[in-house]
Amino acid sequence: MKLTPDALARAGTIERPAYDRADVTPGIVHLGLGNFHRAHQAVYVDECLTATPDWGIRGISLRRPDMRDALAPQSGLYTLAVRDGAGTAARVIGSVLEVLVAGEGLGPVLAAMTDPATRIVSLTVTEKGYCRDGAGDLDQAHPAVVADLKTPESPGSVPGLLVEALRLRRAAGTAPFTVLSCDNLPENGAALARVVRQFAALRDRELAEWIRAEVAFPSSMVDRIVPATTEADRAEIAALTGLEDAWPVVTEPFSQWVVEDRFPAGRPDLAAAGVQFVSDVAPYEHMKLRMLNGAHSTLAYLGQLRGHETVSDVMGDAELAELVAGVMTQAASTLSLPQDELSAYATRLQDRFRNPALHHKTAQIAMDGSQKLPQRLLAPIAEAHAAGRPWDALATGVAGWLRYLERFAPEDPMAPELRLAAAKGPNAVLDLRAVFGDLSDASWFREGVLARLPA
Ligand code: CS2
Repeated sequence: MKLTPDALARAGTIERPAYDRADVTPGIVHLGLGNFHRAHQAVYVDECLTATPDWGIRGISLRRPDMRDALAPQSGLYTLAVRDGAGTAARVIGSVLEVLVAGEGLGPVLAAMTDPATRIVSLTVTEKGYCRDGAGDLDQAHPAVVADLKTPESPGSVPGLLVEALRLRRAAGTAPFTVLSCDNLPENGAALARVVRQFAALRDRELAEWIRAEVAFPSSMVDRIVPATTEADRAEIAALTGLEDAWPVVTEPFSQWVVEDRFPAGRPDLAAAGVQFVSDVAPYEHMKLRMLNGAHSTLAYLGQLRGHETVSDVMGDAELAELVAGVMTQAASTLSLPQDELSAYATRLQDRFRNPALHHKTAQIAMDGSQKLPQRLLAPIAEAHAAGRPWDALATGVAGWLRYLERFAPEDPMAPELRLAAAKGPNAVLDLRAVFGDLSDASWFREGVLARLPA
């Protein structure tokens, strides 16, 4: 039987929304409705809907229609399968009310974003969605930005879309929404505010001023490991629940969301669902990006080179498991949180990476290296070096990427440049200032990385 509201009502014991979905109205628009959002923010929101049903989610897929096509026949319902060595626990999530596809027409998307009921626009659009240059400014040469500046009322880029929605709200006298970044970038709220304000200033100075004065961009640290869904997952979950879900999502038991509490237009009571509200998210973002994601990228490249398909396979390779621990220790040495807290965090991370049931593919993490390495490995290398602390494990991750680029065709927005450079050799890749910034000129860095190139 296919997963639908009727089928769920007749199904056995599967855990499901505790609220009546008929009472739920939209309050959040989410840009980039992928698996990560569905296993993370949408689950926290699901837990708030009993107390406050006016925070349902309208999801936007920027380009591809496949998520909408999967979820529309299910009225937005989907199965969350939480897996570890002990087994799989399935639960049906009801917080996503509908999915719109921006690439098929902006009318409904802008209508949702300008609806006064929409008080939060959250995002998981990945690093490349921010259209930043190497210095963190709006990349004015980015093709999507160039196109949006020509036709700003039909935007295709994320900054362009946010600015157009905010412009329309201002013109209609509607208060702005809060913009909540949930991507893996340090100070992600400030990073997004910067490109949005810069884009707005290129359109209209007054609009840019209004955005600066009125729109909040809280930062948030998001953490949950969410592999891509496979056919085997679909079959296992259908067997477990008795309901065929076109696109279930598989994840680990662990979940963390640390959010800066700046929501002038209001927010659901996410603290009751386990979200940590703090005044400064930066220390948590740095911890997570450098220790978890830095180790992830390292193990992805070295793992790919050794033919390890999944993260848990890499953790079964003693030499690489030791390298992963070393990356965490060296990353921790650059962080401001108490070292005992950080070493407990590292132990827990290594347990998560060993989860045998998750099948998290190294190839998935290896994507978009040019967008990920700066905050995950390069920033901690620069800081560790400046402080006279060891950074060789971190450099091994960078060296792994260089070797990976020689042997694999990368999925990366910079793929053409990377392929050209890699064909000339690792030094040519290290010359790419868009990735390495000033480190391109640092001989200590170049020598340190080249000395660690894997065979
Ligand atoms: C991973 C992340 O694919 C990647 O780059 O490092 O998606 C990672 O699984 C999440 O950030 C965990 O919270």
